[in-house]
Amino acid sequence: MTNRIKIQGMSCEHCVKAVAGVLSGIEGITNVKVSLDNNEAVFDAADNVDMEKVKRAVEEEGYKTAG
Ligand SMILES: [Cu+2]
Repeated sequence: MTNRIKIQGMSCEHCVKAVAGVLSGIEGITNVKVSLDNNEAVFDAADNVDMEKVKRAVEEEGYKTAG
């Protein structure tokens, strides 16, 4: 299913690539799109993907998540 998480702290394309890289590296996540303008990431996640782990992975990269 399609998921959308809000991400705070992205300031440039480097941040977008970093977040996209983290998300794309998680098994079961595909079609990652990260928007700097909207401060969010949209992606498809398999049923067994733990969204709390996904958020934690983004936060470990240095960004804040919500939603
Ligand atoms: Cu940046």
